[in-house]
Amino acid sequence: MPSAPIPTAPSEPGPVPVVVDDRHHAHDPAYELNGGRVLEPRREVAARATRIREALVAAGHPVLEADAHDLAPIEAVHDPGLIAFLREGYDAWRAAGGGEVMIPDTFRSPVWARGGRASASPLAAPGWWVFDTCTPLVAGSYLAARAAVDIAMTGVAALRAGHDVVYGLTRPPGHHAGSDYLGGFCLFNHAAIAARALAADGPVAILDLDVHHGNGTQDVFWRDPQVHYVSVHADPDHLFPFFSGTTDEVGEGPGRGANRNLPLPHGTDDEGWLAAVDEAIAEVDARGASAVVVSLGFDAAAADPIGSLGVSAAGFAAAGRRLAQLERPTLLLQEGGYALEHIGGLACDVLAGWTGR
Ligand code: Q9C
Ligand code: ZN
Repeated sequence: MPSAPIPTAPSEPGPVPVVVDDRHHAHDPAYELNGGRVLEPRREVAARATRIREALVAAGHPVLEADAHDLAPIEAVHDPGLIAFLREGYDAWRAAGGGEVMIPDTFRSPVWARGGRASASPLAAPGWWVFDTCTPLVAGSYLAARAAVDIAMTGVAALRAGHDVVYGLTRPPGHHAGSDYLGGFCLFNHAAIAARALAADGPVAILDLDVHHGNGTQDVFWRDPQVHYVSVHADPDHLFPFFSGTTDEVGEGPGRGANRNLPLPHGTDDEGWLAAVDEAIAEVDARGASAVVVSLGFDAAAADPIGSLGVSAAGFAAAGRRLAQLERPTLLLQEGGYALEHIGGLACDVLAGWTGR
């Protein structure tokens, strides 16, 4: 038997700071409406962040509490009306007789003349700002949304302070939220907010590995050449968000060519997924980003209850290794991932791949 190869001088890779904020617990709606049914409990639960945090801590990664930030970075991405709706909409809905969980029953629609009128009724507000019935809002949702942005902006500060990689344990997720809408479990789009902040220092790339297309992030930067959006996701012909995520969506005006979608067929496994990740990374490299934000979902995993791809733990470790090879300051931000028994391990696998352990 050949002897095991002698490892080349390992440069003892450092642990990765994990930015956390417990205020995410304030967003915990009892149920959602999904596929015409009441889904209780929801998939997007507080235990997701708990599981990932416990696993990362057990693997030796240090925890960093998020610093409070003001509204400015949020206002740089989101419409003031959306921010006001998240801050005040729930109380107004309740005062007007709305139920304990705020879910729209009447949606604004582009088929109405001029897209429909804005109604003064607080009972209409969620149908104006929210695009699905899977994103219920409760009294604490605004607090949790602010906390997730604080995590992302603390991560931005850590990169500026010289860290090469930071893990922001953001919950709820963000990439389905656009400037003036939210949905898909997402409230504020923290990846977009972090990217816009980092874009003040140079060109930025957002690499979206969540199994769902990040329609919100794509829309935010649709006309923006400074932020390059590249997404690897399941084909929207069989997965949410259904109405975006195809290869012909390339951006418009000055942003034309700075948006790239890599949709994958149902059931794609490690080989096909990693080939797409490699292509995405090569494009990010070629466009010359000075910092990278990764929308890191674990719902491409084979074990995920709502995803449709078949990526393994080894696949996620390989993705971590490839991300490190980009050699750009990198902010990993949590998006989806709903297999509670697996997501902690997958987070560790990505960081193990990155640090070469
Ligand atoms: N019947 C993220 O992973 N529900 N969001 C789809 C289809 C919404 C996923 C319902 C899934 C949102 C961040
Ligand atoms: Zn997802």
